[in-house]
Amino acid sequence: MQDLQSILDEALTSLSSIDNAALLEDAKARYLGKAGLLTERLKALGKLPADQRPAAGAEINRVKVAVEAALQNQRDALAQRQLTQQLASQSLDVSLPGRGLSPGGLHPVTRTLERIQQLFHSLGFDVADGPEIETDAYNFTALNIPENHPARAMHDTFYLDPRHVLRTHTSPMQVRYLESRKPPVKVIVPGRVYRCDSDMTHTPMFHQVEGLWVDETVTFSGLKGILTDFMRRFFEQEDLKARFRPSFFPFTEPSAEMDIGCVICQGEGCRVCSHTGWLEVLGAGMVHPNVLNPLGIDSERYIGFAFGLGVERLAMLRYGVNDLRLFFDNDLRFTRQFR
Ligand code: 2U9
Repeated sequence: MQDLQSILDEALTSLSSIDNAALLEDAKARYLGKAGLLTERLKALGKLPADQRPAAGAEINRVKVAVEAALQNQRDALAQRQLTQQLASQSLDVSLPGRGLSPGGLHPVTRTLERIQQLFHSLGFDVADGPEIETDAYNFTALNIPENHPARAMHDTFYLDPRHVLRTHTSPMQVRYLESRKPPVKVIVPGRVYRCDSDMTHTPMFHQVEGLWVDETVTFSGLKGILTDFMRRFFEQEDLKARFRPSFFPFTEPSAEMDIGCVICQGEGCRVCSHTGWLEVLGAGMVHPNVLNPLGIDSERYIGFAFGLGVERLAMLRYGVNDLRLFFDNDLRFTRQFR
């Protein structure tokens, strides 16, 4: 036990010169580890005569406590030095201006949707909503598209299971709307629709707005008037030309497609209108009795007109966007132009 003081002296000298954490832990092992110098002394206590043990034990403990204190001191000093170095190398200029918050903007499709809704709202149309996952009953059967009808295949439907689909058009919302109230109804239904189709001019998800007016005195010429008025206001062109061509949809009879004078070339002929001077902008028609009667609406008394339009198409025409896919890339260089 005589060499305890020299162990302590040696420990204090060597610890004070250590300047790295790993070496510090090595030194700890040398004195306090399993086979450390002080641990050995403690183990040897049992071999001493009983009357010397208490004093020797106390002395070993004194040295141990002193070594532990020196270790902790050195650890603290190391940490302090590290922090000082870090602070010196990473200076922070708190007087620099912040990054700033640049205002965001609405997506051009959202802006177009809101514009369409606002215009129809001002023409007295209510705005309704509904689920994007539909049953085939609401998406097809209620719209006079029975099972095995070729129109089901034409819709490029995403099936979730044999009875559930991602809605292929916004029409099922109008079916639900008609179910929940009595005519007269005057409503538009904006929303996302899904079709398993993807190329230059089709995306698997796009937006539609459909409209429906059911009352006793609704007429086809009224439909033409409302749709022409809407397009003139949408494109801010009072003298915009419009024409209606016969068409076919299972849910309307008669059906029509509406063209407007090309808003890009003013009818001169350009690539967008395929040099015809006309742009197809929507489909419309008088609601088929096979749609009204199953909903408890007497088609002898009530007449409905309906229309449907693609929102991306109107957005492309209004903003002069020539590639549909730009709407879905979310490239800020594109979307920033609509702030
Ligand atoms: C009910 C009754 C009738 C909705 C209609 C169209 C004509 C139409 C397409 C235009 C381009 C969709 O965006 S598009 O692909 N739509 O042409 N949609 S009539 O008729 C209805 C809807 C619901 C109860």
